[in-house]
Amino acid sequence: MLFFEFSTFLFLFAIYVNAEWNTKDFMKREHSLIKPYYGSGIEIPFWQFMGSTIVTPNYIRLTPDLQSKVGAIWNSVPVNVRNWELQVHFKVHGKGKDLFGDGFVIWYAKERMKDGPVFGNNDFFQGLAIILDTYSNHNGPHNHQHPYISGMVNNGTLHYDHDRDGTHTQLAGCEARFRNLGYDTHIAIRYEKDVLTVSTDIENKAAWKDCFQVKGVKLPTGYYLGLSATTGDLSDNHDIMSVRLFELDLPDDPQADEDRSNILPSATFFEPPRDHVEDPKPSSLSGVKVFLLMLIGSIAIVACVVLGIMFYQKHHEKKMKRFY
Ligand SMILES: *[C@@H]1O[C@H](CO)[C@@H](O)[C@H](O)[C@H]1NC(C)=O
Ligand SMILES: [Ca+2]
Repeated sequence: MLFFEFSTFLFLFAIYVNAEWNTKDFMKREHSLIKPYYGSGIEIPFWQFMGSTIVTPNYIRLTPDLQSKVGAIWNSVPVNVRNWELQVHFKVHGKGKDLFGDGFVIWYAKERMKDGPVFGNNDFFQGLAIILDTYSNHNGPHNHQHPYISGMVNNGTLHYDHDRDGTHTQLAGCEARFRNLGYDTHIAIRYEKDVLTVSTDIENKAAWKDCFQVKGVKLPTGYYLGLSATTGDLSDNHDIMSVRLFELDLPDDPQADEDRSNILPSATFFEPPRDHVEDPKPSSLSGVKVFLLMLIGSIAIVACVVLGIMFYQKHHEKKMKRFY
């Protein structure tokens, strides 16, 4: 207990000394999910859940550690905050030592409560997805290990390709070993003046560590927060302990009054699709084929020439013999 108090103190102290932390930022209760989860009845105020999701006094379990589960929880109030930071306290754990999956996603999306193939939400979604992917679907060599955290911005035209773990559509990402840890794990998504910063606190250091930062991300206001998770052949418990949305106090933001309610989500920077490069190149295979064909061809030509010379010499001999 004393240790817990001390670590809480350290955590608060770490927040206090972090210069980025503005004491004027305040938590929006209607977009947050903190203990105790239940209001007066059995309803969670401002949140709706679906699929395999269960609510316990200490956590919200999106999926249990069982095969083929889909669970989600969605905020019912659209977010009209322009600059924000979302902090999620989560726990992904299960019996699998080497085989586990599939992961969970933190959404800021136009539509809510949609069941679908992208970790329990619809494909061709509109909005932002922060994907905490624990299972590598890609059979070939990967540039990165799993678990992997990546960001995707979609205007409704992009398909999330599970077979490539979404690497073709991701903005950026980082490896993050957040699974089966004996201490608290957190992720922060900060959206400030069109800069998206994702950081993690998964090393029991009570400090945020940068995962990635992308500039030029335009998100509309009025979208919904959600969290969804799936299991397939492989499984994990995907637990959410808390969700906190802070409105950032930025008196110097000149664009704060610009109407963002009707824009499409967009990002000016995309990572080049890396997996295309790693695939076996057909040109190198045909190069080998061309070489073999040329080798066989030149052997055949040499054989023809040798046979021709031998035939000519024999024929010539016969001709010469006739004169005798
Ligand atoms: C939607 O996004 C795609 C991919 O980034 C882009 O090519 C397309 O122009 C966008 N569509 C609109 C209407 O902005
Ligand atoms: Ca995956």
